[in-house]
Amino acid sequence: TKILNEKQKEVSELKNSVKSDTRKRTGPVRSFYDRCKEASDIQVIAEFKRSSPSKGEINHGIQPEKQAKLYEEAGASMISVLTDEPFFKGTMGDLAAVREAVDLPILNKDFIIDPIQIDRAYAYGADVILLIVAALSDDQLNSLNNHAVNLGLEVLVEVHNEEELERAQVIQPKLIGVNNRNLNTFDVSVETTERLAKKINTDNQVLVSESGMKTPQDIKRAFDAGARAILVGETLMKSKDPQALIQS
Ligand code: IGP
Repeated sequence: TKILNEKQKEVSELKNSVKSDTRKRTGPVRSFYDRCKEASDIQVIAEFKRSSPSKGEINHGIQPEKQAKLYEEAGASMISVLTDEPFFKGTMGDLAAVREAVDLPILNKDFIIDPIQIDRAYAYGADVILLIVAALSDDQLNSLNNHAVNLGLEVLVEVHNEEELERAQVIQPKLIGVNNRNLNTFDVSVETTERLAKKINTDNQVLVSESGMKTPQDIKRAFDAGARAILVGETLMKSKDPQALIQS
């Protein structure tokens, strides 16, 4: 699709410029999986999201370090930083700013199709990367997952339907994300989490319910379905009081 074509270009440019980016990681990888296993309540992944193809501008001018601090004080367990530029107006600079501002685990949210993007995420201080099953072949999914795990990073594997879930389970991810948003129609429903959760052994795998969370009722539905974490972008980016939702 369009997004993956743009990503391919970005990866080619990255490979040509790699020698000029000498950024080195300082500090260890933080485990999000362990946090979820130790907690009894649902963990919130708060997303820094300036803009999206479905909603347009969400909160474009906002500073990543300020928003990250706000999320941390509100009780978020991890911060997701959208670093895709063409479609979501994010940058790796946003991730670097968030890393400077807080000590929480960071998810580098992007369309990863090449190991070079994983090396970059690692160098910038991310702790978790996203792999979207719909965007990858079985071989890519397997080799990108191995690449990340070998660096010590955790991998959130994202699915939207039964067929993708079956493909994801081949690599037995510790973190499995169910995206409630259909990326073709942009429809969102927590029902997707409820349906797919029945096919996931949530004792071993941490189920993350992604997208479209607006109210405490939405969160409760995800929790009752077996989700141990939720990923919230738009609602928290627009909220003046993120704590109200995170603590609910
Ligand atoms: C957040 P929302 O509806 O709370 O803003 O959604 C997150 O789930 C969404 O940004 C997302 C996403 C993705 C973005 C889920 N999977 C893959 C880009 C790529």
